Amino acid sequence: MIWNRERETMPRSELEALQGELLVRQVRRAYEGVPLYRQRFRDRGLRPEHIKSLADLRLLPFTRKADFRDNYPFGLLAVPRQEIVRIHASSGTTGKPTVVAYTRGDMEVWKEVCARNLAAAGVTDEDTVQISMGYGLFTGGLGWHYGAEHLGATVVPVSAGNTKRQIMLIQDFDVTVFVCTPSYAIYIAEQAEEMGVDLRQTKLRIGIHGAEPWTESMRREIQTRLGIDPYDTYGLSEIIGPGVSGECAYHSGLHINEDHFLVEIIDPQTEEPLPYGEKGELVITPLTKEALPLLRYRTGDITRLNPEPCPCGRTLARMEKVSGRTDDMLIVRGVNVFPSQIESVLLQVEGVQPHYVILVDRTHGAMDDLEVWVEVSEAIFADDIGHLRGLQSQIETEIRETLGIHARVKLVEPHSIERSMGKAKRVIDKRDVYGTGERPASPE
Ligand code: DLL
Repeated sequence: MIWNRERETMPRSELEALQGELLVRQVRRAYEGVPLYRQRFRDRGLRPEHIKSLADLRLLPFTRKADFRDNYPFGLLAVPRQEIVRIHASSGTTGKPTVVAYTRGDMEVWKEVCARNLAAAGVTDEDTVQISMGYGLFTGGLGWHYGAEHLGATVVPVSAGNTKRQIMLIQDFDVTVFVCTPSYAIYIAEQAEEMGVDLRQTKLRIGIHGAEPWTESMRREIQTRLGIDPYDTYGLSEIIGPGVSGECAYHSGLHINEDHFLVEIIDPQTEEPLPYGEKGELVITPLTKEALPLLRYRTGDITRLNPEPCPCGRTLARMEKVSGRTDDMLIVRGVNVFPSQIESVLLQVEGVQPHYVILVDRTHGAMDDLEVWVEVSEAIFADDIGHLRGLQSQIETEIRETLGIHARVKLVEPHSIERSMGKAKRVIDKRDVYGTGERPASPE
C-alpha cells in the first residue's frame, strides 16, 4: 500500500520544486538557529540568501559526526530546550554519545515516514507488529512504535532481548510483523528451532529489518527459517532514526522519503557530487527537521541512487542496499562501535599499551562476538594471575559502560601484536556483513 500517495508518487519535477523551497527555508533555519553554521557561512563568505534553489546545494558546508562530539550535548540544536519533546542518542566516536533531539513537529514527520516504510512493506491496520528493537536511547524501538501506531496496527512493544519470551509472544498474540535487526531474526530462528517451535507455522508474514548491514544470503535465510518476507529499511539517528528509506514489494532498492530528506552521493575523497548510478558516500540534508537542521550530513554509508520510477508506482528515488562504510565504524549486535571508543577506554587504563586488535565474528550462530586483544606492559605481564584477571575484568566493565555491549578482553604479552608501518590494522571483522566474500585471517 502507498501510505501518502500524493507525496510518494509525485512527478519528479514537482518533487524537486518542493525540495528547492524547503531547502531555502531550512538553510535559514540552520543559519539563524545554530552558531556552528553561522560561523561556517561566515568562513566561506556565504549568506543564506545565496541559496536560491537545489542547484546551490553544493555551496553549503558539510556536517560530520565529529561536529556532534564538538558541540556535545545540545550545541547543534536550533530551537530552545523548551521546544524539545524527545531526546535519543547513538554511539559517538569516543566516550560521549551522539545526541539527537525532536520537536513536536519532528515527531509528526518521524511517525509519518516510518508509517510509509511499514506500508511499503505491506503492513496494514490489521497487522500485529512485535517491535524487538531496543527502546532505550536507540531510535529503532520508539521510531517504529510510533510509525506502526500511526498506521493503525496493533503494537507489541517488547524491545530487544529475552528471546524465549519473544517466541512465546509471537505465538500467543498471533503476531504478523516482526521488527528486529536481521541478525536477531536469525538468532530467534535458531532459538525457536532449539525449543522445537516452528515459526513458519505461526501467523508471521513480514520482517522489518535494518539498523545494520546484511547480505542477500541472510535475507534468504530469514525467509526460509521464519517463513516471512524480509524488508530492508535504512536510517540513522542524526537524520531522524528509522524512516529515511525502505523497500517496497519489488525489493529493488530502498525508496528514500525525499520530500523530507534531500540526498546526494559524493566521492568521499574529493567531496565532489557524483551522478546518479555511481557509487559513493550518501550525504543527507533533512528538509523539514526543526530541532536539528543539519546541512549536508556525511553518513559514511556507501551506496548508489536510482531515480527511475518503480513498478510499485512510487517516484521516490531508490538507494541500493548499503555496501560499505567510508570509516571504520562496526555494527556489533546492533550497536555502532568505533575502534576509537575502545581505544579511548584502553588509554585510561594503567599498564595497558596502545596496541590492540578488535576481532568480530559470528561464532555462536547469528550472534556477534566481540573480542579485544590488548597488550600489557612487561611489569603487568610478570604480575600474578589474580592481578591480570582483575585488570581484564576492569577493561571489560569499562568497555561495557562506554559502548553498552559486552566484549571479551584477552590480555596478551608485550610486543605480541604486530606493529604496522602505516595505518595500523586494528579491526578484524570475519562476518562478511556486506557480502563481499572476504574473510580476513585471524591475527594468530
Ligand atoms: O540504526 C536507525 C535505524 C533503526 C535504521 C532501525 C533502521 C532500522 P543508528 O544507530 O544511528 O541508527 O545507526 C545508523 O547504521 O549510518 C548505517 O551505517 C547503519 N545502518 C542502518 N540501517 C542500515 C541498513 C539506526 N539497512 C547507521 N543497512 C547507518 C546497512 C544500516 N546499514
